[in-house]
Amino acid sequence: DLEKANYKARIKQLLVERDAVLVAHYYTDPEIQALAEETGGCVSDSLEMARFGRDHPAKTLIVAGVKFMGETSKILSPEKTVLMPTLDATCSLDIGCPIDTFSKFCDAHPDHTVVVYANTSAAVKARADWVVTSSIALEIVEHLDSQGKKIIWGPDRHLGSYIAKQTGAEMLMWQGDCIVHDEFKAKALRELKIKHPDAAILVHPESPASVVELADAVGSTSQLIKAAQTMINDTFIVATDRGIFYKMQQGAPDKILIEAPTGGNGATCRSCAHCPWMAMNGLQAIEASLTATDTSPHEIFVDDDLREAALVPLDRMLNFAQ
Ligand code: CIZ
Ligand code: SF4
Repeated sequence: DLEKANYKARIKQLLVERDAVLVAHYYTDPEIQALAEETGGCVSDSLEMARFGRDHPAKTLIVAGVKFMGETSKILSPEKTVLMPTLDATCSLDIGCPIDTFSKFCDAHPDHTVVVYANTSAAVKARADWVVTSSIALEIVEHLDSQGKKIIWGPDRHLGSYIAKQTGAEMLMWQGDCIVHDEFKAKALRELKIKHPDAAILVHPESPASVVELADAVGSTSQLIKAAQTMINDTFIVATDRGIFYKMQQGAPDKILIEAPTGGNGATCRSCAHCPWMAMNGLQAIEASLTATDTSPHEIFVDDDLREAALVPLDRMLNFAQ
């Protein structure tokens, strides 16, 4: 429609004028991901978004995702201006892990190594020994466990339990969850699988253990996209935010992708396979971030002390990943 076409044209022009690049998460709406691709930006997971932003020559990064992603980008690129379509786009894992209580929890177990998921505030990262994303969490915990380390894990309890089960590591768990993944339902998934017996089930480990147990492949967003490309099945039932279908279908154009069930038994869900905060990154909000004279509703700032402290565990992960 014309209004959308106008917004897109205007955003393209503004990106050039402002020496800015659009970086979008896999869970944003398809038109936003397409716009990022068309304009030379990138679509990826939170870690790759921050890496891409750091390595790109543009002066300004427009981060279409949620707040912790803007913060991670700013931590890796302090000299750049980092703008978000809206700073109201947050994450239930970040909200559910406030620095004060998390810090007390860590203080109460000083002999534990603190490992936090990327979906946390800069302050929580600064309190941690390691930051991990779901694509590398298993390897890092395995490494720490092999050194005999006891671990505090935060904030996603499902991802933490999955990792503890896989590695046998001793982990004290913070009780956070993702409102999108926590809603996938095992019973309804089993019923759906009966209707599609040849389908492979792909599950993000932020989902409940009962759903992870039914998976043919468990992994981060990038790993699930790759699984749809490489597994021989022609149908996939996918338990993660439906925003991922854009890139998953691009990588596997002939495959059939089906959303894993969230409700079941007439129950309603909190988010129904699409993150409400990711959905805030619309065309209008992106345009606003590029035109605002007062950038305070958009611009990410991370205090220098906090930034330096958060960079330590982030760099540990980046170096481990190499
Ligand atoms: O669930 C999320 O928000 C994910 C998968 C973030 C990420 O690391 O890309
Ligand atoms: Fe947070 Fe879940 Fe939304 Fe990702 S999908 S940003 S983990 S609430």
